[in-house]
Amino acid sequence: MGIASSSSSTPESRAMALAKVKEIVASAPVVVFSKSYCPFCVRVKQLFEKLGATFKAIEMDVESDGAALQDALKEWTGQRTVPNVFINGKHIGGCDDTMALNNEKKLVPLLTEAGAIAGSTSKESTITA
Ligand SMILES: N[C@@H](CCC(=O)N[C@@H](CS)C(=O)NCC(=O)O)C(=O)O
Repeated sequence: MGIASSSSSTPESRAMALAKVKEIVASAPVVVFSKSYCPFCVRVKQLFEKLGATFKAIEMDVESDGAALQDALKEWTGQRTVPNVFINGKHIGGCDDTMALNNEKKLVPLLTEAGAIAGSTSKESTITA
């Protein structure tokens, strides 16, 4: 006995999940690995919506391989909790990290550089000439 009951992962399946996670991260300027019921995830997604940023959300409680993706994220980033946010392929962290970046006025520049905000500064522009 002694075989873990919660998972039947193999080195191959873990490698596949890690490759999939990296593929997803590379497929969009902003990726939020999320769970649909998670209030921290809702906060992050609402922030991106408020900022007008496009993002891809992967709801890991809905995806059939969500548990494997979460394991792969833990292996890759050291972070097991959701949300797990990436901008331009770079690991940002969770809700607290994303909110902190926003409070430090560093989030919008990152999103703009990533191409996630169309028209970038036009909303706040005061240049008229
Ligand atoms: N301080 C974290 C809180 C995130 C958190 O606690 N998320 C919960 C879900 S609401 C979680 O990931 N729990 C473990 C799990 O769902 O596997 C953040 O800012 O992102």
